[in-house]
Amino acid sequence: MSWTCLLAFAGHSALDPAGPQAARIGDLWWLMFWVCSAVFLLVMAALAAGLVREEEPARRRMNRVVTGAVIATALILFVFLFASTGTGRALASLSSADPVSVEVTGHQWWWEVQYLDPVLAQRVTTANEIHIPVGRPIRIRTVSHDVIHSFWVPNLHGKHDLIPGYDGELWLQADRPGVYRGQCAEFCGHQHAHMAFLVVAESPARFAGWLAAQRQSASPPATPLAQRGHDLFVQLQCALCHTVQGTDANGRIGPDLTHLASRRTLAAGTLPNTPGHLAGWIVDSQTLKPSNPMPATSLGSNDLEALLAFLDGLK
Ligand code: HEC
Ligand SMILES: [Cu+2]
Repeated sequence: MSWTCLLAFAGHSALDPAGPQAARIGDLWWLMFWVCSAVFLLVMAALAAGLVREEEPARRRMNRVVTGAVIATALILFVFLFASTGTGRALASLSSADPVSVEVTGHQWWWEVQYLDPVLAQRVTTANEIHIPVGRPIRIRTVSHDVIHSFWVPNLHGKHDLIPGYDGELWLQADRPGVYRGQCAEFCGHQHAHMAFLVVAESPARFAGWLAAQRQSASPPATPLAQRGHDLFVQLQCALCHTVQGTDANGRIGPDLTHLASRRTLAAGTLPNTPGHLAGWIVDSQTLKPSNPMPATSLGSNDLEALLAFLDGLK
């Protein structure tokens, strides 16, 4: 249920490249596919010919055929070697002087996303959803503090490992708008499969609007109910693990919730972000995503309603 609902938001396919990096990788894939298909057909044809023929071929002729096949195999392997080295070099050279700089930290089992800015107050922290402007290179700094994860958005780039203690970097670019699904591609523990994310590629103007909105602190609770939800959020220890800019909540263990309501999914693509799923998550996240770090909270229905009103206001 969980991943099918995320697929409703976004597809993912390495054979449907949406940017220059993925296009390069796609070209290499198709080269290997067509060459290997041709080799397969030739081998099958040779096998069929051998089965049909009655008499044994002359030894001289057999030697020639085997030698020819060995040489062809070596040549093909060299073609693949050069093609894949060329692809790797081309990918490494796709950089730019004016990128959007994003830092992505892999956690067990969600993605922290921070938009870097020389002005500290302009930085934006969010989770599991990376917005990017179409047509502009994005530099992604990759960080992990727990185990090895792998950042993979098949429509935009190949897999990139996040290795603890060794910050990495990759560049990507989307040439057409769309919502592209990403997934952790390195087994990282129990909930590895529930460690997905979305890349939302949009026009530069829409991206700028999104970034400006994310820079704002949370708007103050609009109703008494939401205000009570805010107070509960701080009393119930949610604030120890979560940040909501503009309130006293500044925990760093879980995702930043300042603009939670603007995101499409909950818990790294595990659930769609609807009030019902959000309620289920708060009351018992351990059933939905077993052994994730967030404890279950027992709440009366009034308190739950107040919390939901508060979280719903975090646009
Ligand atoms: C011990 C730390 C901790 C506490 C306490 C905690 N959380 Fe969490 N929370 C997390 C972590 C870690 C995640 C990420 C889980 C994942 O995706 O695997 C999370 C995820 C969430 C999410 C989903 C965010 C997203 O963008 O996907 C919401 C909403 C949330 N918590 C709300 C709450 C509320 C409300 C409370 C208080 C009732 C609370 N949390 C208490 C650690 C905590
Ligand atoms: Cu992972």
